[in-house]
Amino acid sequence: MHWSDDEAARYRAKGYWRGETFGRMLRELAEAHGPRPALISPEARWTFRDLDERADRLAAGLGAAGIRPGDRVVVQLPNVPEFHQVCFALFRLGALPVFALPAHRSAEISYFCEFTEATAYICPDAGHRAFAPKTPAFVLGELPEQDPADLPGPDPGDVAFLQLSGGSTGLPKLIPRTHDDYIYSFRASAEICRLRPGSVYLCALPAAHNFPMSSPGVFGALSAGAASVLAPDPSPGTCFPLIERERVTIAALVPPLALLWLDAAAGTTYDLSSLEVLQVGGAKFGQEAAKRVRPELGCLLQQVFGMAEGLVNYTRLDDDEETVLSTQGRPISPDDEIRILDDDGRESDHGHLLTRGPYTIRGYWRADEHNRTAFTDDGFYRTGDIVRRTPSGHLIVEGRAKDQINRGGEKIAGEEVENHLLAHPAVHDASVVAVPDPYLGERACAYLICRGEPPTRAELRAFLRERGIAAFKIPDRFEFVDAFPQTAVGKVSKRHLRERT
Ligand code: OOB
Repeated sequence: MHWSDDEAARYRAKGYWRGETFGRMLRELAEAHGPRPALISPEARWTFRDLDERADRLAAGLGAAGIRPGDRVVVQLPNVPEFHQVCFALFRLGALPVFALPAHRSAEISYFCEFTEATAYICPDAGHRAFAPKTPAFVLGELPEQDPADLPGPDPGDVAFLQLSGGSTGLPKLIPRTHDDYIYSFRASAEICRLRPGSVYLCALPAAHNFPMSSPGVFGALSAGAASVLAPDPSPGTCFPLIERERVTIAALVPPLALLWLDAAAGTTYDLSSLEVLQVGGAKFGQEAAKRVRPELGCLLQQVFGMAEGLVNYTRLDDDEETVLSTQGRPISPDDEIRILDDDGRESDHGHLLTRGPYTIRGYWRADEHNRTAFTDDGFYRTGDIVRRTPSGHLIVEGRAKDQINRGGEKIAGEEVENHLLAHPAVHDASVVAVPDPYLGERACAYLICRGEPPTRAELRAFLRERGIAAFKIPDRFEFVDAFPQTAVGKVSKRHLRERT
C-alpha cells in the first residue's frame, strides 16, 4: 500500500521528496527565522524559536510519560498554538497524531482510540476524557513538558500522522501521510500562494483539517517563514478584528463562511485592506458568490479543490478572471496524474476523477478490503468526484458519485448515520442523502421506514445526540416513507431519493 521503489526514486530525483522530517524542518526554520512570529492567537504570540523549544520540551515530557515511536495519539484540540506544539512534539518522537475534529463526540473519539489502539488522547478539557475512558488522556493546559532529550527521530519516508477521510463508508477511514509527501504538498502550496516571511495566514477553519493545515495552511506558512493567526472561531466578529490587528494577508474559508464574510464586509468598520487572497474550498463555490469576492472584499479569490487523501488543486494567482470564477483549479504538481473516466470506464474529459501522484496515498490505514475498491490496481485513488477538465487542465467539480453529503465543507458519510439510525427500535430502514441548500450547498435528509408509529423528529435528534455523534452529522430533515425507490438490481436508489426533494 505504498509507492513503488521506482516511483519513490522518481519523486526524489525530481526534488519533490527532499528527505526532510517535520522535526528537522522546524529546527531549521527556528535557525532561519528565530525571533519572527510563527503562531499568534488572541492570547499568545509564539516565535519560531518558541515553537521549536516548546515542541522539544513537550516531546521530552510525552516520551517520559510513555509515548513511544510508532504509537498513535488521538489529538483533538481547538485553534491554539499548543495544537501545533503537540503536532511537532509527536513528530519528533516519531509518534503519530490521529487528527480528530473539535466537533467529534464519544462515538467518533472512542472509535479512533480503539481502532488505532491509541496510547493517549490529547483533549481540550477534562470533560472530554469521558469520550475515551480507557485511553490515558492529556488535557490542554496540563501538557507534560520537561527538559529536552535527544531523540533519534523518524525517517522522512515514515508515516507522520493519520488524517481523517471525509468518509463514505460506515466507519471513518484513516489516511497515512508521510513526512516526505506531506512536506512536499505544503511547500509547493506555499509557493503557489506566494507566501513569504512577511505574509500572515489566518487559520479560521479547524486547524486539524487538511485545508487549513497544508493548503498551504499553517504548515505551509511556517515553511515559508510566515506567521499564522489562529482564530478561535471563523465568524466575521472574531476574524475581522484579527485581520485588522495582525494585518492578515491570506485567509481560507469554506463557501458558507465566505458568504457570511461578504455580507459582513459591506458594513464593517474594520480595516481589511491587508487581505491579498481569500481561498475558498472544501465544497463548490458558486460562480455568483465567487464574483463578489474581489469587489466586496478587495482581494483576489483562489479556489481550492482538495482532499485529505492527497490531490489539491488551486486556481493560480495570475489565472484570468473567468478561470478563477468558473473552475476549482488545477493540480499542485506536474506529476499529479489525472485520469477521468466516463460511466463505461473510457478515458474522457468529463466523468469520474481518479488520481495518482507524489502526495496522494496508495491506501487507507489498515483497510485492505476497502482499498481494493477505493484504488485501482495501478495505484490510482478513486476520488468519488465527478469533474470536467478544461483545455487548460483546470478542473470543474460537477457532482459526486460517493455516498457522502458535503454540508458546507463538512463531510458526512451517509452509511455512518444510517447505522446509528438503524439502532433505534422504531426504525426499520434508513437512507441518508444530500438535499440542496442555498446557504450550505447541501444539507442531510434522512428517509426512514418505521415500524408502527414513527418517532418525532425531536426524538430522533435526541437519540442521535445520545449516541454521541458530532452535531453536524445529525440530519437537518427527516422524511417518513413506506418504501425506498430501488435500482435495477434492487439496491436503494439514493439518486431517486435525492430527486424527490
Ligand atoms: C477538503 O478535504 P476533505 O478530505 O474534507 O474532502 C474532500 C472532498 C473532495 O473529494 C470533494 O468531494 C470535496 O471535498 N471538495 C470540493 C471542493 N473541495 C473539496 N468539492 C467542490 N469544490 C471544491 N472546491 O475538503 C480539502 C482538502 C484540502 C484543501 C481543500 C479542501
